[in-house]
Amino acid sequence: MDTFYVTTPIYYVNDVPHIGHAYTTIAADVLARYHRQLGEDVFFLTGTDEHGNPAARAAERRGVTPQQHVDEMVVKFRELAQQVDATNDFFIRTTDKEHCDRVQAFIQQLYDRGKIYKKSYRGLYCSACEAFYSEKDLVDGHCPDHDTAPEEVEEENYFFRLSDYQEQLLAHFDDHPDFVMPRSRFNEARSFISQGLDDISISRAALEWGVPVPWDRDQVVYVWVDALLNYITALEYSGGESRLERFWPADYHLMAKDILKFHAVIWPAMLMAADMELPQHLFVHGYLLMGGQKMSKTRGNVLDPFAVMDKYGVDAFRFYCFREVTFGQDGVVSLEGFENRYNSELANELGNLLSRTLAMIRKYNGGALPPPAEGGELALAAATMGADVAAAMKTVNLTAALESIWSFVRALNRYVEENAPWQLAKDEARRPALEAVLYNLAEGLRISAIHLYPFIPSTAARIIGQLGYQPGDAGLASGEAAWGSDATGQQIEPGEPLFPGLTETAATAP
Ligand code: ME8
Repeated sequence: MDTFYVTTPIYYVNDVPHIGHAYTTIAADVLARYHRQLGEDVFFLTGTDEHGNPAARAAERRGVTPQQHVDEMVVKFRELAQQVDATNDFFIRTTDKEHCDRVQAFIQQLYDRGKIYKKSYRGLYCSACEAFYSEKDLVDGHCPDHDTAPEEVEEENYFFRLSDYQEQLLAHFDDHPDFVMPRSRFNEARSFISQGLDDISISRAALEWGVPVPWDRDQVVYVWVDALLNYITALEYSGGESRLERFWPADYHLMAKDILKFHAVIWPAMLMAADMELPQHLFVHGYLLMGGQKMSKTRGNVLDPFAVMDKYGVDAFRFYCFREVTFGQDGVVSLEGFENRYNSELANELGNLLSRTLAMIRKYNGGALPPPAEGGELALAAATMGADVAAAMKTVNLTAALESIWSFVRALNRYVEENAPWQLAKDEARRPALEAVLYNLAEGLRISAIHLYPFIPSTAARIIGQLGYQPGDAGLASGEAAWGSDATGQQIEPGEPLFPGLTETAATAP
């Protein structure tokens, strides 16, 4: 059986989750659900990055211990995963003892192999990024991401021989042109490597909140080394037996560009140093912007995803994320844009289409699904959609996949108007044509729902259920999405409108 392993970044717990965290988690969930539909053996990992300066400082500000702070904050991140309907198979915390033990074993192994050495170091450190900067990277003396002045730090640290891996990394990039996607991010990472790599400090002396360096307890492991290792430690301890062999290398690490360098340079070099395989792809999506500014915890202009989902439902939010902003690019999100799409697309083009179809089946066919019909152009369009969705999902083009599905939903809306079942119903001689149109609409909706399932899972299940099918009929592996389900005579089960409240009309026949 094919396996599929997808990860999100593990999120910092210095503040509450925001829409950017929800976005990456939903994207990973869309992929996980899609690959399960294909019948693959899927592992979907998310979690929290709990060590390091920002968490320790946040705890200090609140007057609690770091452990108390992270224990409280992690609740919100677990809730976020649940509320966006994420089907993650495990939630890793870097404070898990099992993780910490494995981080120590990993770096001990690199130390024993001579990949780590001690030296005294002086540099400019941005504690919000947890990264050192050289003068040339700063903008007016400030961190380019946080706009704060870095501190000058001088300590004896352990260094990882990153510079040894420059050639090997470049070769890997050249041999794997889709190692980093999209292409612009690949070029960015490759060019960074080709400019030359310095060894990096992988421990901190002044910090207590972290994993102790096993051979020198006065130091803790650099938080990024600790964090990146989550992608393999989780596989080792999340189940009864290690899943490392089954799922490593990961298929996709998802992230935004803020953490590309760590994933495209340091992480692969660490794996090379340990003689491990590299992840197959890093997919770098864009930033969700509000009012043209990147949202981040440190800037304070966050949109609360919990409030949006409470009001409009989680599926509407999931849909909006990938419909509004091309996955892989930056894009602006707003409440106004959200409401527009909710009204015009979800409530009207999808919700209304279902309620009209069901109302007509009830009115003209006693609530029973008519016998299978040929489908004609509609069936062809459904097959094209299926092929387009598969091609788009292969390259993680979630927006293109959704667009193909939506073109088909629009074709169904046109089909109702062009075939006007209410006219056909006036003439008993045209009864076969009426039944074919009703079947085709129901079948088109069923197939749309199967393809929509990864994006809006509960809505898709409701569509399938209201059409009278068993919930769970949403696979792709055994031809469920092919035209012509043989469900003759089953009773439809109309329910509540899919997306109520704004403009969806009552479920009555036109
Ligand atoms: O960087 N738009 O954690 P973090 C889209 N702990 N996505 C966004 C976003 C936005 N405006 N803001 C954040 C860390 N994200 C480290 C990761 S991994 C081994 C360690 C998402 O809490 C996006 O995925 O700052 C980004 O890469 C991530 O949150 C950063 O989360």
